[in-house]
Amino acid sequence: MKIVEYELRRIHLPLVRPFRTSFGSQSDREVLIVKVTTEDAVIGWAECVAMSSPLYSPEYISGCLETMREFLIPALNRATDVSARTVSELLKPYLGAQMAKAALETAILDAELKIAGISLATYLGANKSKVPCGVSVGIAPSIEALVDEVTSYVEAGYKRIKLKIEPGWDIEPVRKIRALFPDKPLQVDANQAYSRSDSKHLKQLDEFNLLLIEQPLDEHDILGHAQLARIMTTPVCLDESIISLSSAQDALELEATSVINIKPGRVGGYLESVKIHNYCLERSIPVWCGGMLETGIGRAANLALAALPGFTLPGDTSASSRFFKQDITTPFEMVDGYLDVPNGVGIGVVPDMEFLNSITRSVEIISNK
Ligand code: OSB
Ligand code: MG
Repeated sequence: MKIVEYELRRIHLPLVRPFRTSFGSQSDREVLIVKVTTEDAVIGWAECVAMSSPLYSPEYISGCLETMREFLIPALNRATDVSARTVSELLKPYLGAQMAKAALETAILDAELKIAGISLATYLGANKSKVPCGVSVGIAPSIEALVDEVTSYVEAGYKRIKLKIEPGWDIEPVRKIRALFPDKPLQVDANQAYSRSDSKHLKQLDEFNLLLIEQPLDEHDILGHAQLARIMTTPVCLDESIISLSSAQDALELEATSVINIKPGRVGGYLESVKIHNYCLERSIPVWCGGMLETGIGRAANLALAALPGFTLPGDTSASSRFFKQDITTPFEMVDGYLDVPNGVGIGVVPDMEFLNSITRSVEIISNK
């Protein structure tokens, strides 16, 4: 396949409510949308999940734009034939940049699957037509505000609640939510906010019957996570530390994690995600699909992945309305706590161009003619 044009579009969407984590607070979401056009004028779409600043991951939107423009797209343009299966190999000389690489691979895959006439879910190996939804709840201004927010999600039907925690916002909010919802699947996410010396403190979370604690320590501190996992009964789940199949294999072997959050952007794409899924499925390691406040473009593709058999825990695959008043695609609406897996060709959704254009901040076209 030949790609004749890459379009890199920066958009800006307000969030329905501020989202605060241990690394910062945001009230809007800037997103980099990638569009590819093939020689036969077939279009592929993808979303790059990097955020505006390098707070969650070293990648950020302006950096991704630069990396794509200066290195990744020229490397793809030098190849005579490009297919999604060859993208990661072609881009391998350029280190890191998983989120940028994932977006390019996914846009190419979307176009390819449209030509082949199959859905991403079918292509990846999905065995479900709908997936249970979890929701990630930010650090709130007060326990009362947290109770109100969590109650609204429980009433909306979310099957699993994830509370963001940080030092000073952990044991008490979790105790309160657990007391109010004694049977609700509940987990916490620290986004690296603790250090090894906090292990006794974190162990207090064991009394709340949590599904897991996500990324309590620094992304590079695999040994620290292994030590913490030995003293806590709550399963440790790595997010930021897992950037590839091999990093997942290492962390599992070292017993630094016993559950894996698979975020396609963080690991370099959906094809690498399937490899991690397959490896974990063979070993009965549960996995779940993470989220990055995606628009409908990224959300659609995440739902396809979350429909694979090894995704046995609800993911951060929430309805569009969790983050946005208006989505750039037909919104994903939750029914009885589930979202339908798109079954159209490719990722199964396309943006509403009028709305997309209205929220576009910049567009860059890189052609290959
Ligand atoms: O750590 O899972 C995370 C959002 C941005 C960056 C990191 C994370 C998150 C979330 C939100 O928790 C997940 C979602 O999109 O619902
Ligand atoms: Mg996380």
